[in-house]
Amino acid sequence: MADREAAKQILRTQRIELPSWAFGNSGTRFKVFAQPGVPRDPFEKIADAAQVHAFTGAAPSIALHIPWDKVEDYGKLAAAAADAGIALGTINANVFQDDDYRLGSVTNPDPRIRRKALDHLLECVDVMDQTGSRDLKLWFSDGTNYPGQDSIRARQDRLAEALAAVYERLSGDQRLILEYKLFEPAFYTMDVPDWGTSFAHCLQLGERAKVCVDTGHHAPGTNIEFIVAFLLRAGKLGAFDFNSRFYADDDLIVGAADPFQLFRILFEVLVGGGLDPDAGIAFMLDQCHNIEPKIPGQIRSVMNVQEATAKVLLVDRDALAEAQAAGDVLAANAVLMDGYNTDVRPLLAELREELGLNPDPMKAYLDSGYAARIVAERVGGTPAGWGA
Ligand code: RM4
Ligand code: MN
Repeated sequence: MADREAAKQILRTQRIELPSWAFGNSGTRFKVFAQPGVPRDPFEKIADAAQVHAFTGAAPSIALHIPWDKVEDYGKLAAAAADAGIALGTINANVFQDDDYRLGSVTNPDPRIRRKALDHLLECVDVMDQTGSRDLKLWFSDGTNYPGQDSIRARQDRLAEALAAVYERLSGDQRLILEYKLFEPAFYTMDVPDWGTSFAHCLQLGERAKVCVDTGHHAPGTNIEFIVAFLLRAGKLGAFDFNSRFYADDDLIVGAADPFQLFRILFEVLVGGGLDPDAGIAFMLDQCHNIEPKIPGQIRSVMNVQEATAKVLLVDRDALAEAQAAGDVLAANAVLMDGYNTDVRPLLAELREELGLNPDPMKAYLDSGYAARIVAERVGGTPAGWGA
């Protein structure tokens, strides 16, 4: 029997990082739907993220995206976060929204543009020095659309050169986290299309370079838990960007499209020691709430990760090991499925009560009046948006 109390103990230590951009307006390339009350600056994004933490107790940090969250004084931003009960987390660089980057950023054939992109990445490390952030997360939209457009190999050389320069600039416990994505916006080649490419670059860079697995960035049917198990074993899993998808990079609420996949991923995280806070795995959300309200969308996301985690913690691992050693295929599968099929909502409600939280974070938030308050207060100014 898996131990409920031991499971709760681990759940108490679980930390999920929220993306600042989830609180701004977002949409698809067809339409961005404006919602009333959305933040107008990074300070208001922090206030909203703090609500998610206040009601879940499990989301004590917010990831920033530069320049979307650029401010004059990052010390002031960090202080505002601390006042609100949270901290600034991962710094995300943005080298994908400037006209100069049409043919790529750090892999662009033009050395001037490569230099400009690298300067931005280095500027992000300056920001980390001020915010005290540990991680710099790099996602490159770089790639090509047509065979022959550019040399695939030369672009890898340019990428390696830029990554080495950024890595060199890190200090203390700062880390470089390299994200990959199969396709989009480039349609023929992406310069970092998959975990193998990211892994190879990180290996070459050194100890403090790790891979970010964004769950929406694979081909349909990819076995993501295998990638997770492999990277954890190699000590190269640095972070997750959690979201869910039905088709491509849908950025929907984590655990919404396929809760069983999230369970399978988190089971490999558990087995690989990744739930240990010392393992240094950043559990982040990377989502957009295009049609649903944003703060409740984030609360639901945190709860979904907690529910999947509780289920993996309830898997009877002794019984599983026994069945596996005996080569009992069906028994082993049944033990795993028992964990998945457990209703963990009562356990999580109990845990929240022990932490002095409302057992139902969603209802508590909806009853709090915060949503009406921000709609009334946030009048005028420019609402934050994906890319704004
Ligand atoms: C990318 C990638 C990055 C995120 C941006 C907004 O697709 O997932 O992690 O920062 O989108
Ligand atoms: Mn991502």
